[in-house]
Amino acid sequence: MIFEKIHTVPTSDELVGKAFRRASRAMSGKQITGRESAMKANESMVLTAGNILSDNLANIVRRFPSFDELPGFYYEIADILVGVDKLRQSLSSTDWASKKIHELSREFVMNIRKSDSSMKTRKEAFGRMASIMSSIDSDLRFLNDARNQLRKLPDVREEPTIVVAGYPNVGKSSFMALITGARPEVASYPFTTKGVSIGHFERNNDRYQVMDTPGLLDRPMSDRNDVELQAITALKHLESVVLFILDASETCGYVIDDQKRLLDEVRENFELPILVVANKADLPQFQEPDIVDLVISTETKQGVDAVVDQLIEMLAKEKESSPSVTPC
Ligand SMILES: Nc1nc2c(ncn2[C@@H]2O[C@H](COP(=O)(O)OP(=O)(O)OP(=O)(O)O)[C@@H](O)[C@H]2O)c(=O)[nH]1
Ligand SMILES: [Mg+2]
Repeated sequence: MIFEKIHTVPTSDELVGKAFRRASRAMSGKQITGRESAMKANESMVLTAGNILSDNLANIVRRFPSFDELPGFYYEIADILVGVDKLRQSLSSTDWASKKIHELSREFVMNIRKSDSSMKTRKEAFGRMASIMSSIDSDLRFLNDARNQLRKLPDVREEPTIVVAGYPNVGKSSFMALITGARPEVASYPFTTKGVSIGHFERNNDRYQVMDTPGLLDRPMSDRNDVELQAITALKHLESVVLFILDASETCGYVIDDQKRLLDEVRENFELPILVVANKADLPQFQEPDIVDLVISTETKQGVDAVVDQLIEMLAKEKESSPSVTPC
């Protein structure tokens, strides 16, 4: 996953402590006799501390993905979660500090050579480095916080995607299990406590992704706050179609009229093609509603292959009409 390689971001104090400790350790055991060797020792301390700080800061920036190249889905989710502008600002402050400290350590090495007291000049250099570090303290904390949130995002690939929707208990998980075989990966999705399940399957050597987003597409949209709505619309960046499952036996506990209302809302909020299927055809209570495209039973597998064929055809059409799906 794109955010997984971001390491923990240390605080300013931690980095300063590490850099200064290493700098002193490099000197311990070395005999300092006279002005020349004191100068060399202090020079080397400044260079060591400067390099450690500037390299560590540069690495922090390097390990964050470039937001301009981020797939649209992740860009939008990152924006809702932590704010891409704020991320950019903090990364650019960190980058600035890395360069500034590098410059400063070179300048101070020159100063040490000219100075009466190389120790005093070295201490001054350490003071300047520490103050640059403390000026980016809040940026580093913010980046670490962002990192912790972003790395928990589910692994959503840029594969043609089927988003499964419908009220609870209509058979979404059963359908997913049938077409993706193995149990799907369940990952947390920050906008819903129930997480998201993601499965994959192959047809004619093409890979497809199936997503069930419990808690997002299984209850009326009017119950949603803005963040949840955005989390839903972020899905539009994927090349995707929606499979809306109705339980036409009403054994799920929701009457068909309520289920239809949710379907209308999903239609209004998504600009994606929707395939409507009526599930649980094996049950005697089943009554086919007038608005369905296909009838299935995940219990007897009736109609399931036809649904998959239809979805794949819809995805192929999607691809034709929007060849590039990533721009945000
Ligand atoms: N008879 C019958 N039962 C079904 C069928 N499909 C699903 N069920 C049953 O309906 C119940 C709910 O199925 P799930 O697949 O868990 O439904 P879901 O939509 O994932 O439910 P949530 O995860 O709660 O949103 C289970 O007890 C299934 O065994 C079907 O075609 N026929
Ligand atoms: Mg389920």
